[in-house]
Amino acid sequence: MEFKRNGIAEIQGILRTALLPGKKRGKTGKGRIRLLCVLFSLLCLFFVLFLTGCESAGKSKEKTERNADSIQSDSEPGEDAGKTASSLVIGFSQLGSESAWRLGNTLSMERAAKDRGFSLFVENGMQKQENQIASIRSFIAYRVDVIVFAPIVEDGWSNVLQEAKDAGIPVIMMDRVINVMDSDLYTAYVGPDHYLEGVNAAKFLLKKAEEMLSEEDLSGEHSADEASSEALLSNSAMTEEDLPDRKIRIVEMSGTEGSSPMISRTKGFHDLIDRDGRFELLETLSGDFLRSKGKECMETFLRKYPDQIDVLYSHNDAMTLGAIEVMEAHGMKPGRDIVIISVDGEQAAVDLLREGKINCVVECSPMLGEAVMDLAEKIVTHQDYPRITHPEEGCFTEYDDLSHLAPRGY
Ligand code: GYE
Repeated sequence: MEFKRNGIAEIQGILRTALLPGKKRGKTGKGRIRLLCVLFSLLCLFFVLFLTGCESAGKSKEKTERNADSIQSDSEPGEDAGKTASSLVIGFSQLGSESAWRLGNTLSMERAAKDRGFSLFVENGMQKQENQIASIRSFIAYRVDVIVFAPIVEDGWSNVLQEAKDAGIPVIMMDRVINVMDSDLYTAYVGPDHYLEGVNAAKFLLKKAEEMLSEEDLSGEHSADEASSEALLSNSAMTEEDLPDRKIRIVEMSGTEGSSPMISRTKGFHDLIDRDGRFELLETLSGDFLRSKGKECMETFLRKYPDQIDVLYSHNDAMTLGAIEVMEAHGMKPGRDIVIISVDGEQAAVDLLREGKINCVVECSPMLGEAVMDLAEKIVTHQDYPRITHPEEGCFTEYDDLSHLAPRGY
């Protein structure tokens, strides 16, 4: 740093001398010799600066490659003393601003960076993978210390991540994953376990199903059935497969096609529900994690399956809020006429859970900033770091006492 500052001052001095107006400089032979000397010094200085630059770029590339291969740091912590808190430069490619979750996530990143004095460059991909790829390329060109990105979909990242790797820049994947979890194209992952979220949603439904089947108010045509399902199930001549009319009918609103939360929340849920003969999936429609599309999906469901839907499984709160709006416009009682299971845990959804309009909210925390900044610092200063970090997450249901639940912050 000191060298650079002196170097710049020296160049300025030389330039001032060389570019002085002819009158002041003088036009004598002595003056011309002096000018030649000045130009020669300039050349030498540029040469020295160029060599220094090449050497430090080479060093950082080598260090990052070591990190990508192994999470066991083989150098002393703090060895890279110049690269601690105050000087870290992070490029963050956020995928968009489709939900309260996403806005909370961006805020969490900004706050955590600010608290530590890191410089954070945030680029909003506006829901387009090509925008995210362009942002990552600009971070590479800018030679940031660390790149963080929330991949909108699982596929299509290999080229740009290879470019980051070649440039020696570590990449932290945040919130969502790409399809090859053991790839060395990224350095580490911080984010929720979306498969577990699907499982949590299914576990609630398995519990709720007991209650639903023991009541006679399964929606629409089911209500006309006089016999309780318990009685039917206790009839030894009947198997679950013989009870089509008593099946619990589910509609599913999924997130962005090809995104890891959409894929894993689907899988986690269906791994448990599909093998249980008491359930029937009527249809899955993608609502792209958007409230507006959640409304459209719910309109379609109600039109196609009037009085037949028992359960709505929605991959995020934003779509759920849209669906509830539609149900109420149709004179229905969300949470009672249709059991609603949602994912995220934003404040608006938790409030509706308290009001009885949602039955279960699976938690998915966007507050990942602290963990990401911790990781970035560890990677750059060659400390050991975890390759995968999942925040602890729970599940809020109508069976829980929510009176002490802290404000969600998103
Ligand atoms: O559930 C949704 C958001 O990737 C986990 O994206 C995130 C999801 C979250 O828009 O609300």
